[in-house]
Amino acid sequence: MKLYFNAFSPNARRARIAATEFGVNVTITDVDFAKGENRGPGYLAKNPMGKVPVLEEDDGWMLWESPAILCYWANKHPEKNLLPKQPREYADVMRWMFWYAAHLDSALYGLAVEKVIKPMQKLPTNDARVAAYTEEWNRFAPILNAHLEGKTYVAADTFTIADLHLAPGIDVAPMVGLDLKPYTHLGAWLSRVQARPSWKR
Ligand SMILES: N[C@@H](CCC(=O)N[C@@H](CS)C(=O)NCC(=O)O)C(=O)O
Repeated sequence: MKLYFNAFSPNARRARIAATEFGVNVTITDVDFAKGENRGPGYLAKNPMGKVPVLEEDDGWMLWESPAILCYWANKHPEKNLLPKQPREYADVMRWMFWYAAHLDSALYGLAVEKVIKPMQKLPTNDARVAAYTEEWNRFAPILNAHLEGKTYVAADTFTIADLHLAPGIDVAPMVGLDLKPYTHLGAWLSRVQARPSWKR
């Protein structure tokens, strides 16, 4: 199976780290944004959004949206215990994955676009957008930090796909000028996830 990937993408890195956690053998296919490879008809047929990651199974079946890829592998590999079956624990994992997608992902992605990607493309940064995304971060990051006090992992008291979903996104925060130092519990959790062999690989 193939994973369409770009090393700059936290969403793609999430799927790649997850592949290691699940012991899934994926062939990494780099998608070069600078060459517009993600906007050509061949790639758009795989993912109409022109985004990475995309998982392509050997029979041609495609899956885009990195959290869906995590859920797919979790269901295919229940022996890895990365998605609890017990309804409340399962719901807790889903709660934090949806929460991140709704409240922090767009802020972090937006800041990366404004503060990293646009300057690379010699386009002007939109200061109003930076202020709005920063406000979102300032509102919601403290909630995750407080939640993590006294906890090892985000949900269900075990390492799950919720940790795999949140960590590669939050890892971007310092790169877009957000200081993690005040968020000590968040920082400690992130370091724990980053210490895993899958992350290092
Ligand atoms: N919600 C999607 C987001 C995917 C996404 O935004 N990927 C970005 C890289 S981080 C991308 O491919 N951007 C290329 C573009 O927008 O042209 C997921 O989790 O897979």
